[in-house]
Amino acid sequence: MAPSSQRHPTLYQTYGERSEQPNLTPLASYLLRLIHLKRTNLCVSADVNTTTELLQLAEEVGEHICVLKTHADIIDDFSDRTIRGLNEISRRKKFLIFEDRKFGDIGSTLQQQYTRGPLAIVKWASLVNAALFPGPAVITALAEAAQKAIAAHNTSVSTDISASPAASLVDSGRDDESVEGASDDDDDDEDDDDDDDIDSDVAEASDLAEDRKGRKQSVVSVSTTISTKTEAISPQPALRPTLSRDSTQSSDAEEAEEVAAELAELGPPPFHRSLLLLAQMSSAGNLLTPDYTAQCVHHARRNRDFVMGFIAQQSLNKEAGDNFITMTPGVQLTQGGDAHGQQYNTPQKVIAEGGTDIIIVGRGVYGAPVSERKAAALKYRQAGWNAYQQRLRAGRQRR
Ligand code: 6AU
Repeated sequence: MAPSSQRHPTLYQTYGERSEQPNLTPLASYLLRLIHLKRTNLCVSADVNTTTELLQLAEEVGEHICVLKTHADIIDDFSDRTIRGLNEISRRKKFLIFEDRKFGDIGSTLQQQYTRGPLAIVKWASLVNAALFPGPAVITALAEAAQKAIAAHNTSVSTDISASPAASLVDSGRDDESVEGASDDDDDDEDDDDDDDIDSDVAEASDLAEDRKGRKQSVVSVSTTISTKTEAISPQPALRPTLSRDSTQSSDAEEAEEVAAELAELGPPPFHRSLLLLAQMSSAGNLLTPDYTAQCVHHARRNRDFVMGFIAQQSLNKEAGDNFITMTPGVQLTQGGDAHGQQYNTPQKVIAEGGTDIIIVGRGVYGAPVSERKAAALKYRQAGWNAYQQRLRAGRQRR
């Protein structure tokens, strides 16, 4: 079902234009800029079962994606090593991490599911999703927990920055434990041997930044620690680099260099957290009615500082001021389905016709033979981007 252009404020706007509009969370603005600069609207769904497979997949497809989606609870050996590995690759290859937790419980329980336990999702996933069926407290409870985690993170940053070099290496980070559930306290029993598997300098730097206990004090210089965390504390990154480049033009070597420089300038994502509401599902016979979807939009508008957008099959931006990001699962290069109710649409159908923003592809990429996974990601990247460009062209023809 194609959304009507009259009632769709973002349908014919570029990601770059949208990134500069108000009514966006810092993270939404960052993500739109990232998509615009990296020229990819592909999210790979990494539904694999071990840390090694997850990190290998992230490494292989990282350059082609804007978001990597995880299901942490299906990873047999999920641990701090998983988190540090993911963080390192996401910083280096530039993509956001989205934990597909599909929260759906009373507020007090889901605050704990978000911040505690072996997954402690709030610490490492920029994006999570939730169903609205328990009621709007789902949004406010998650937002409150996210806010505490951000405050704890920023407190620890301030502590690190203001401490003397020696103190920041030895004592940093013990002041943030007042924030229940959001501190790194529960890292205490993590196995230091895990660290041996991450060998790049960047990984060492981000390990140190995360590691408030100073276990690796001697490896990275103090200035590296401070600059890493200073970037992360920024609540609203400046709108840089400028978005002058016309994303609809084809790439050449010069442009590739320019893109690399702009991406480097974009820096790491701000330490913020956002929510995607599960507004529509791809599975056959699902019970998410149009009324339920409309409620998701209603409550998203009331919580624009935390709700980045939706998981849905079509764009739900209908009123002036709507600039929600829609991510669409159930995507393959041909229409079809699986044996368990999954239904697939093409990138053309969901991006060009449905007006959505990001395609989520799981088995279409990780189901390919290992040697072909990178090429599969590239294929989906191109299909998603072509569909977006087709939509922009249709918009130009209407003018
Ligand atoms: O491409 P697939 O079918 O291998 O994987 C699709 C991924 C899976 C699902 O858990 C998820 O997308 N998903 C979701 C999400 C992202 O919330 C909603 C939905 O309606 N359908 C769906 O498949 O990881």
